[in-house]
Amino acid sequence: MRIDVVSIFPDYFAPLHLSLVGKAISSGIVELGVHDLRGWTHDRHNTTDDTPYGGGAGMVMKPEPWGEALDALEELDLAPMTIVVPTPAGRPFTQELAYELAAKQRLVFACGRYEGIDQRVIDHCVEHYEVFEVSLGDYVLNGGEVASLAVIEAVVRLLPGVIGNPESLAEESHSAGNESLLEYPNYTKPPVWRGREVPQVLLSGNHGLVAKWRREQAVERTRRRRPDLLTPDGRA
Ligand code: 6GU
Repeated sequence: MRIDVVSIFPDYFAPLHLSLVGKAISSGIVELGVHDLRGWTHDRHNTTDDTPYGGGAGMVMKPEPWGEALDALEELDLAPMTIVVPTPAGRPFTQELAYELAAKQRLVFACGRYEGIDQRVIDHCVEHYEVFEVSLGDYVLNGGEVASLAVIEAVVRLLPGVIGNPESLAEESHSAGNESLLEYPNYTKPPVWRGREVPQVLLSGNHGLVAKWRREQAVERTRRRRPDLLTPDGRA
């Protein structure tokens, strides 16, 4: 998969070279291009924002640098571009959407700052590319950079060859085969730590009992923390 990121803070993306995503890059599963939007400005101050028409607080990102950036990325002529625009006004980013994005050949993350990007850039993108405006949740970040990092990590770990044991993908919270339950609690050695014992059933060697206990734990945890994931009668 090819991933391009456009931002006025390209340094935000240095951590992508760490850990699992870093390995996906060094092994060639992911090809990453990080681009400074200011490279597509032409004035002395490399201006990327301006005051909003109609008034109001904050600044809006100007359309011209974005237009040139997208044109330049398209001219790399790699694969059809799927544009991801992180914004608190977007559709909720979910595991299902992560799987959908993981099937694309080329993702381009357009990171807005301030009050966002001039709407005409989005309209232009919708006309020329596939576009996903996504939100991480109901809170406000200062820009799309941290949100892009989250989306990239969620997507890249789904690519074939990135995770050693693909079975672990199917078991985790929010994965489709999991009836949308939160994951059960996990334990490892030692069997007693600071006086706290590992639940006896996990030491029993009875796989049926273990599976039953884990499901009960997952349902109870989901009922307490995320009742919205359960059907109205509270059943999984
Ligand atoms: Cl995707 N962007 C910004 N700026 N804030 C957010 C967000 C995205 N998701 C939640 N808050």
